[in-house]
Amino acid sequence: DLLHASDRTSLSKDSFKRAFIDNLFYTQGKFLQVATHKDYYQALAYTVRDRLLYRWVSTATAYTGQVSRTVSYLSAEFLMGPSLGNTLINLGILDEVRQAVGELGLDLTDLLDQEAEPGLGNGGLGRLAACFIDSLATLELPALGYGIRYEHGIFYQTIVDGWQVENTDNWLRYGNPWEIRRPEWSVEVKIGGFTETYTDTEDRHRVRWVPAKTVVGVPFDSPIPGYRVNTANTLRLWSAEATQSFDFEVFNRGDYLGAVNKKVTSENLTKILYPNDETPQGKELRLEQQYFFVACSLHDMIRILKGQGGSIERFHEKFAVQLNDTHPAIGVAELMRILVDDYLLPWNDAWSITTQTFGYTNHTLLPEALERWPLDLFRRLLPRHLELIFEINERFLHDVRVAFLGDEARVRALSLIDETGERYVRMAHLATVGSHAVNGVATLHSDLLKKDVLADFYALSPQKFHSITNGVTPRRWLALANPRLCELFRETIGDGWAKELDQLRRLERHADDAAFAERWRAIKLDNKRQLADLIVQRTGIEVDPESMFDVQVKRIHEYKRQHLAVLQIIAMYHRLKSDPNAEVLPRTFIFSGKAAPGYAIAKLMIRLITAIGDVINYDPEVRGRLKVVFMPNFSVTTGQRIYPGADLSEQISLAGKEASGTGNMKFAMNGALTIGTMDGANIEICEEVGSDNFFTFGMTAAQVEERRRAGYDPREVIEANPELHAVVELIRNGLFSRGDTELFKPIIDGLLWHDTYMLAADYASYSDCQLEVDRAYRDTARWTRMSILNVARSGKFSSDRSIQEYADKIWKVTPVSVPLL
Ligand code: 26W
Repeated sequence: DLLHASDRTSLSKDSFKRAFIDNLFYTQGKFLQVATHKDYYQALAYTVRDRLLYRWVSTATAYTGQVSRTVSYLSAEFLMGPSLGNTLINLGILDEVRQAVGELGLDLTDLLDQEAEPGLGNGGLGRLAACFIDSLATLELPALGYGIRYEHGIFYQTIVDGWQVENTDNWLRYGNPWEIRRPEWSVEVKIGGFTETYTDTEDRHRVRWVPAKTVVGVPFDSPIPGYRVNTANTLRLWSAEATQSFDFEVFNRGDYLGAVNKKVTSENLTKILYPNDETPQGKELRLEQQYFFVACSLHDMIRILKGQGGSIERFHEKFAVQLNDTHPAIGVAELMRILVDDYLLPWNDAWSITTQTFGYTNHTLLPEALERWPLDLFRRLLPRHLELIFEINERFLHDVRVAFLGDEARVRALSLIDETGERYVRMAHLATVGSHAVNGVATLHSDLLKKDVLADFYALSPQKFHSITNGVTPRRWLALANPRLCELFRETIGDGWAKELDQLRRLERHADDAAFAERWRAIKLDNKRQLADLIVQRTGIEVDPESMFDVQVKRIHEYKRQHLAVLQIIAMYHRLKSDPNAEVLPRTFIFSGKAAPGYAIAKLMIRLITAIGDVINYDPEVRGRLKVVFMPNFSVTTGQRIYPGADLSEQISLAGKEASGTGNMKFAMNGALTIGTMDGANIEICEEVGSDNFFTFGMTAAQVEERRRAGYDPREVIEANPELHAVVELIRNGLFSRGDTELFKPIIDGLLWHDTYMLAADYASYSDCQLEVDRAYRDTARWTRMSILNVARSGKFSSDRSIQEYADKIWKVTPVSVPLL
């Protein structure tokens, strides 16, 4: 009763204003006249958090004593983005709060901008995890997100002289009002050492792990509110701390620095997120990070299970654990270790529990992205786990030999240990063998998994394989990012769409309504004006909101082919220079994305983009008709401002390389049209919106394979295409490098001699397709209609649909509704 009508829970405006001032005084120690924007933000965040905590506690109460299965989503990355705006949307109080702070003379948008972005992820995989926990809460499914509380998230990118410069991210500098430290649930994690055998009281031979060191994992919890439901689930991130502040033995010898050293080393474990996407670095600290958070999480689940009076034999009945790629795959060995060594369960019982517990999602087909750990590194860190993996492998390979009589090639291909050269543990194999379900993230990707990367596993156990196409949360990517468009939705179809995205279909009947189309265009133009303001602010480049905004934002990678777009831009520029009076449709090319710090070619691709901007943007003959912009530091926050202002979405990876893509979905639901290859989820977007409303080009995955088999020579293609040849020559001769013919040589040589991602082969088709885009854009009515239909038919790409499929096919979990206390 004390909770009710309190200034900490009430959603009324007056109560909210009182609470805000109260927090400004008593959490920030400031009064209105001297408070900074950061103070206001913090006071607001705490005010909103109180309202959220009420739901959180109610949810925790409802889940306690609840027998239903809980989802544990294990992910090394959660790219959450700022919490405040999203929380206001999900609690349904955005407008009231805007008013309340307005009455205090503050602008909500300014305050939202104060929040540091928790960039605890690299890109697609981490952002998917964030969308998924939003959907889990919205669907009222009992779930925990488990991950790592990196002190420094993905680096902050600046552009200096056209080059990427990495700056350390310090998102915790001003504190994080959304997390609560829970030292009482800390976990001790053992690492290193050796194993020895012993004889137990019943005279059985057993193995004991004698670890070398202990690190403490401290959980930090954040509430994850569902959209307009009482459910608020938990994101639990682990931070490494030393067991003792310092080593007294060393200290007493007078070596103060030496004594503190151990503490520093332990705490280094969760200091930094590895900024590589797609190429694992085989770094010891990374394996340690993975084991650390997985060990903490499994231990935590067992604590919860026991707290509910459950026995360890029922672990899989209480928890469905999903492995977000192979980063947490060590969990298979860790759970076996717990069951066999700590609980003394017979091997087969332990294995049955383990495989019924885990599900594994694969996110990439690139061979260089498949995680493998050198055996000696593995043994040094996790000697007992390596023994268990050998045992799992032996039993598994026996089954393989029985299934494929005498096929030793299969045995080598399926083995958890790669023995082709230096010996490695293959984490994807461990995850696949240790799980009851394996899934790809789009239809094509899942098919290719079954056909290539995991073909032998598919032959062995086809029933394990599933396909679940990715999705994104419409709360952040529509309701929060594109308020103007959502206002039009509300007037036209109500606001059921935010929970049931398929309702956007009801917009279809307005696709030919001229007045509706006019409003649609006005909204897009408004969004483009805002984006143009941001661009000039961040880059100094003035762009025309009336020009077509042609956007490619994603990690910089050769397989994503940002340089294919560059070749085409140069061709347009060349065309315009050859005939200054040519009818050129004005376009603004907007690129944004980070390159892995050690990925030289990707960084050079950024340099090439900024270099062509430096020439094209300032060439008077162009008369502003073409602009090339590189927006620094692509992030969740900048994404929220870019997608709503895009006309054209570039999704131009080589077919068969992009597992799914999720940016493609965010663009489509914000009314951008896609120019894309038949890759990843592009195929399904095209299917949904209709091929008349989608610009496809390039080889299919099958054609790519065939072309390679037939022997591919990029030089032949380039020489046969005068346009492409001219473009390559312009770069090669130094037009974009002030005569320096060395600067871009690595890109040009790559193109001429290898062209691994077959830009040349797809170039002509891409270039033609861009002309088709021009034609469509000139016909304003046609373009607007296509845009409306893209949005109306994007319902499939809600992460609610993805999560419902996981719940039904893999997790077997059902909703639990939460009564407020
Ligand atoms: C350390 C090495 C490493 C790091 C990250 C290897 C692989 C990864 C991720 C699997 C890379 C990633 O983010 N993959 C992307 O996952 C998205 C979500 O499923 C997909 O939409 C993207 O197509 C895929 O590239």
